[in-house]
This record gives sequence, C-alpha cells and structure tokens, in this order.
Amino acid sequence: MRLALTRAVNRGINQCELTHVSRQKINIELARSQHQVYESCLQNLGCEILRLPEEPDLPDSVFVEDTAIVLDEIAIITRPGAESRRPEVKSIAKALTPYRPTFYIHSPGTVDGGDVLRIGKSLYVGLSSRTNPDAVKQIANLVASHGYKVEAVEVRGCLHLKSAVTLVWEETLLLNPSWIDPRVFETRRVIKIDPSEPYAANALLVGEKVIYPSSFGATLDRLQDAGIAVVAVDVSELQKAEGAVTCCSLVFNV
Ligand code: CIR
Repeated sequence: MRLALTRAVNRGINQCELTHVSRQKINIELARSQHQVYESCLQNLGCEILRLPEEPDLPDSVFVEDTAIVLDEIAIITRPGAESRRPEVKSIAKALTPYRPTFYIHSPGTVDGGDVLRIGKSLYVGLSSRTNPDAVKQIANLVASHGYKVEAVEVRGCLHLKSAVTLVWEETLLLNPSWIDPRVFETRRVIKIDPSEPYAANALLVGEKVIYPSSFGATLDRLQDAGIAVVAVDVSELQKAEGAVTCCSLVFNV
C-alpha cells in the first residue's frame, strides 16, 4: 500500500516563512480547498491519506515534506533550517514511528526535506539557506549501510533543491537550468522548464503520473509533449507561501 502523510493547512499560514517571494495575502479557505483537491489527486493515484490535524501555532506545518526523509529502510527526522519550523517534527516523528525505524538529524546539522532528491539509491542533497554540510554528513552516515550514495549539490537562487529539479519519470528530470547545473545529473534525461516559469520545476511523481501546478501552462505542455502523464492541480494559495506540490506530502510504501 502507498501512504501519503499530509497535514491540514494552518490558520496562521499568513505568518509563514518566506525567502524568495514577497508576501501576499493567502485566502485560508481557498488554500484549504486546494489542499483537499491535492489530497484527492493523491488518493486517485492510489495513496491512502494519513492526514495529521492542524498545528495551530506552526504556520508552515502543511509543508510536511521538509520534516522527514522517508526511505524504504528508515525515516530520517530532519532539523529544519528555519528555527520556527523545528517544532513541526515532533508529531511527524510520532506518525512515522509505526512504519519505519526513525533517526534524527542533530545540531549543528540543519536540513529541509525539500532539499533531498532521491533517485534510486542516490540521494542528492541541496546545500541551500536551509541545509548545511554537517547534515549531509549525518545523512550519509545514516544511509551508508543501506547502500545509498549521497551527493551534496550547490543550490542557488531558490529555496530548495526540489524547487530547481524533480523526478518526473524513471531517469527523467524536470529542471530549471538557471538554478541547478544539469551536469550534476549528466546521465539522465532532462526536461527544461519554460524560462517564463522559473518556479515550474517542482512536480510530484506518484506511480506513473505527475501531480503538477496548473499555473505553469507552458512547462506543463513541455511535460506532455515529452510523454509525461500529468494531473494538474491549482495550488495558487500554497504557492504564495513558497510551497508547491512535493512539499505538501510524504509519500511512501508500507
Ligand atoms: C518555508 O519557507 O519553509 C515555507 N514557507 C515553504 C516550504 C516549502 N517546502 C518545500 O517546498 N519543500
């Protein structure tokens, strides 16, 4: 069975962290209904939803991806780069414990799950404003015995590695070349985002389809032209919080 761990949109999301986008008012009701449609898409793609209750005091807590790295063998509970987000991990660790042995990233390491891209047995970890080399070392130690190769990747211009590149099919990446050097992934097929849509590289591959923001029409056309099956969702309100489609779930097999 495939499980998608999510968390309800927080009523204080207007106080969320912002790094590269300027603050715009988020309509909470609309954000909630968009989030529900996103969950329905996950369900339609075969996921059972495990939705955690709202965390009223944690504005960014809908973005569960940043709190854990869930592999087939273990779960690594992160130490998010933004201090305001660190309390988010407690309930996530509790929710993951029945499914995986859990391990923690310790100070001075910081890492957001949005910076970790898994491709088979390779973990690419973005060095961003949220993720530091100490955390990369800790991750490498935790996964070494499970056969993973860990590679640190310089991230520039955007929040997370997965703002710049995501997997949209086997060996196929969707990538913004202004933010990430495609040569890091030289053996793989690369689809470049449309340059008019810099935030368009974040897609969520679930099984054989990709959940993708409907706002990036030009890149969506590129994906479809490349033979990628796309399920488009409107996540405009979550985008105002600098979130997108990978960040609102942790998808794993149980
Ligand atoms: C933050 O700055 O942490 C949140 N406002 C957005 C996090 C988005 N996370 C992600 O893309 N993995």
